[in-house]
Amino acid sequence: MAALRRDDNRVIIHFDYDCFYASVLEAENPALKSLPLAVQQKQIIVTCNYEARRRGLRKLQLIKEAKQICPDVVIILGEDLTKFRDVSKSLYCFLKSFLWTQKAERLGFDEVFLDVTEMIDYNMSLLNRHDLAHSFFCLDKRDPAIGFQFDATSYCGLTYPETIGSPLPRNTAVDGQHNLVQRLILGSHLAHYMRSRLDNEHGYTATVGISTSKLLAKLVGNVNKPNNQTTLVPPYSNSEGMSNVNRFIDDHEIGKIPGIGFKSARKIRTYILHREATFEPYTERNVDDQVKVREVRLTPTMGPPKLLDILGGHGASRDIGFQIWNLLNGVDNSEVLEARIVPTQISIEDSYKGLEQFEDVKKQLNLLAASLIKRVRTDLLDEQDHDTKGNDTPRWTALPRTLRLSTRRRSPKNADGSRDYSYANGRTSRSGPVPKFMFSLAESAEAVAEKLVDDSLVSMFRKLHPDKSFGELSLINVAVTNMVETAGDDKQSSGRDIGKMFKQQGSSIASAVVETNRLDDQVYQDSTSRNAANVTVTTQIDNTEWEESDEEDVPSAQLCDVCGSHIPVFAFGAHALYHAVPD
Ligand code: DCP
Ligand code: MG
Repeated sequence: MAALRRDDNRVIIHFDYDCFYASVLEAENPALKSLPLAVQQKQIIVTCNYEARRRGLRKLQLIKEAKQICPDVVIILGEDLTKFRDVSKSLYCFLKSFLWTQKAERLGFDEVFLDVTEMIDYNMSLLNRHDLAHSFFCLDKRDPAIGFQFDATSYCGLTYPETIGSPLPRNTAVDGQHNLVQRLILGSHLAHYMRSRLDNEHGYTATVGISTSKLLAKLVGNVNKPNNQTTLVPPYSNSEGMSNVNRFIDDHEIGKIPGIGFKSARKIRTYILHREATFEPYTERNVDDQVKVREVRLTPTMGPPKLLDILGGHGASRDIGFQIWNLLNGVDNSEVLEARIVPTQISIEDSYKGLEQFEDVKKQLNLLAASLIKRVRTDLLDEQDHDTKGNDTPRWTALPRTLRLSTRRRSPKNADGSRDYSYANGRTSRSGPVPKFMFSLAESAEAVAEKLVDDSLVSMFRKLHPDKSFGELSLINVAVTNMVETAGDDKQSSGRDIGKMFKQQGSSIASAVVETNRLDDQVYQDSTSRNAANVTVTTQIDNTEWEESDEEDVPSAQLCDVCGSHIPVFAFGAHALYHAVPD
């Protein structure tokens, strides 16, 4: 069955900064560069520099294990995400500044997609086809002198597959294929130029992929890590022999395809293997249980209806069969989302071994609310105003309208004392309007937090848990959502007048709503869904196709009953195995 037509008219560049948190720490203290460096959150190494990787360490390893493998590893605590977030923001603004459009999308802290189609189109029109080797890439349409010289006869950096000889055969008519090659050549030189400037001016290296979609650009970048770039070269369609797109995607384990979530991958593996797979994608144990895209794609009867059979059901999108089939065929026409300066929601959470007393809950609510207010101030106050005019008149770039409190109960104990880690039914949340005093800058974050707890959060909590004994809580999340931009000319914008904005919000959110089991719909979590830190800033994006939407109900981190560590859910299987293996 045919997949959707791929739109190969775009050129997309994907940046993934190398060992990001470690690089931020190295930039602060360059002496760390030559040492094996690991960044710790709870009991886990969330990332490590390449010197540490050379010595056998890897991301998401337990601290205990890392110390055994590399006793002289330098470990730095990275639970406060502020500096990582700040660097991420400034690198993103730097990369975006090259673009002629706003099509720059951040994914997490350390990935950025850039749609550079317009710049490529323009520079294609400037090419002198008789002297391609001496071309000039124009970076500013208004000033033809701004740009760089390059050789347009060959790719810059590495390619998949490796190109031997000239990619542009002489005397070939300028057909679609040739055109795509030429456009990607331009894309590869632009990517190289941006990487060099990122390194020279900010000191950060990145791994970069160049292709015609987000999916292909992201995946092909991974081929040569770190500090490198890879272009996926044509042919992209099967009419000219085996397409490099199929050849490339086919070789991936299905769990490695962005957009195929953990649960979907597991269901597909089970279907193909005719048994439950024990393959653990992170550790890549049980290689026998790997299922490659090729195997799925070439299974007779495979196609959107079959995938809908395998993956459909409660909570799944009706289009899931088509969506996954397209991804397996390397088709991803999703747009690079336009730059968003403010997040659509900010949430802070922490997980616990089991909170049972109201007084303990209240204490935690105070801590979480204070972090939330600090975060809201950092993210939503206009930095420039703040800097130039001092602290007197900082202005809000956006104001959230909804306050949300969510809790999760611990799963009940099984007869053998174990707990069910896929348990997701203990989640409830309640939303209400954000009180105006939350934006008061006259008081400390702690003072505002106390008021917020007393005025709003305690009563929200009581409504969520009317019974005096509410069980054992394993997670509390406090969030502000429903952002309205106050600066700029966005449709949502309602000027900078807070009073006016609060009148506009009307009665629609005045009464609180109870939502059960519907946490963070279609939300991409900047960090915590992938880690065990206690602070999360989440940014809502509308591109569900790209999301691993089948994982939304899964808690972000689980408490291990054996060692008390918070383990990301997807790593839990590996973690349990770790305890199972004798010391
Ligand atoms: N991160 C995290 N928890 C995870 C995964 C990552 O907190 N489960 C953080 C630490 C990383 C950053 O996000 O520095 C980016 O994640 P990457 O997976 O891209 O890892 P790195 O950038 O560190 O390494 P690489 O060089 O492999 O891209
Ligand atoms: Mg990275």
